[in-house]
Amino acid sequence: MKFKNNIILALDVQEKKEAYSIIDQIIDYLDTIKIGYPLTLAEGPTIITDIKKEYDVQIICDFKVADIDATNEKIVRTTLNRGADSIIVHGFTGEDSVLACKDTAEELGKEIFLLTEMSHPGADRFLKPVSLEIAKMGVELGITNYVAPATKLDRLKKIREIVGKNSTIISPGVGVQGGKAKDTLQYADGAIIGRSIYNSKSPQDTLESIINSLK
Ligand code: OMP
Repeated sequence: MKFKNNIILALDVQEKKEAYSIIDQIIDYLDTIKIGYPLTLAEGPTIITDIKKEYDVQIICDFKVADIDATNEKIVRTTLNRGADSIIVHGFTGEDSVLACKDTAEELGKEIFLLTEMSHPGADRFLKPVSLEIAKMGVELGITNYVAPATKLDRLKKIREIVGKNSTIISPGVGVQGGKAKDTLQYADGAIIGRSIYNSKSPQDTLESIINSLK
């Protein structure tokens, strides 16, 4: 997966009308939208199908799948059949859980992103001690797409070293959480940005200035 301007919009608004209004303002600049629980639970899962039908975009569903293999398989299949192109999956659950997601996505001709370390401070306690192992497991399982934090560049760099230059890394935490797009894109292929864009007075102007800052 490649991302126009190397930016992915995290569309965590909670109304369809607002979601469409934001997309209308940024659609000339981006081709990938991440939809998570906030919008899906507010509007129902048909929002995934609706956005996919209405706009020419790649959809990453951020459901941070983290269950046993049999349940993961159902979550991934249902999400991808709704029209998502890929889905974010937690790695701490281990091989069988992650493989169930990978195999299901591959069967449908779609992709998973494996979440390694997270961007928020609280992740340092439980996830940080195992996140590099999660990335290594991903490589062993043949996974080529990863999520790693823009707020912890040293960790992002390490995860890039583990997954190799041919893997794809998308990186949340740019903007409100403190990460900088240009720094992040030294190591990541796509910067995930939510609130700084959708909460700004002009999502289009904000996005334009982020894109200009990359030059
Ligand atoms: P903003 O902080 O508003 O830019 O949004 C960041 C987006 O990335 C939100 O949708 C988060 O749920 C998501 N995210 C993180 O912020 N940190 C992570 O470690 C992982 C994710 C994610 O999986 O996308």
